Amino acid sequence: MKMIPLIIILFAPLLISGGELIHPMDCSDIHKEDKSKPSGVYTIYPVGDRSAVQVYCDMESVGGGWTVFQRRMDGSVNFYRPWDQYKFGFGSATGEYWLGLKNIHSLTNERKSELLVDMEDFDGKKVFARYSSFSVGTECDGYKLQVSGFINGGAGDSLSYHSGQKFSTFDKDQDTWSGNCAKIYLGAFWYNICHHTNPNGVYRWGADGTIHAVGVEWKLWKGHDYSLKTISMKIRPVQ
Ligand SMILES: [Ca+2]
Repeated sequence: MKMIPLIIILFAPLLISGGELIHPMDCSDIHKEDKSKPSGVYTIYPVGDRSAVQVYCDMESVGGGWTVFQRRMDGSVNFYRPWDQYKFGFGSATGEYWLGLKNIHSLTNERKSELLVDMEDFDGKKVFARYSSFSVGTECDGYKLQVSGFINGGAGDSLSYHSGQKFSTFDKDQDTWSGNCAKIYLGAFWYNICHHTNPNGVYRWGADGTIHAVGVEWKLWKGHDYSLKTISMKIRPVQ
């Protein structure tokens, strides 16, 4: 009889109530449970039972089950923010947001993950870049990015240049350059010297070279002076 409480504790994260998974860690858990669920906003628990956070789940792209950790679409949210905001996350899951380095680290540390970056220009053209391996290290290690296994969906590879870099914000310079990339390019990212993509840069409407390379850019597709209409970065455990 004494076995019963132990069993409940062991399987607590998997308990089903009324057909709903109680504490899905990410969107892939929700997708696995019910493949008919549409893309939209769901609650996940990336760092245990008390870490409830809302995210946008992409249930359609290449098999579905993607957890979006970064999304730009209309310029409604200011992304020029300090370290703490990038650590814990900001914005709204219904629109533009950043999930937080703490959450992204937990998700990619717990499960071997792949990355999909979807983007669109102001003419309605859509491309993507996919990476078979993606992880973010601990805070002690500066939330270092490891990304590899590029698969081209028309966007070109703008991210491998950033692999091995720590995350930088304007108030925490961990880039490879002697200056401060976040301050110069008005964003926050795994800057090197400095970037081939600036997804957390300033939202602008297409081609704009007035201030060099500060927009929401993916250099290998549209160059340094074209700010994208939409970009979203999403992860999924490797099957
Ligand atoms: Ca620097």
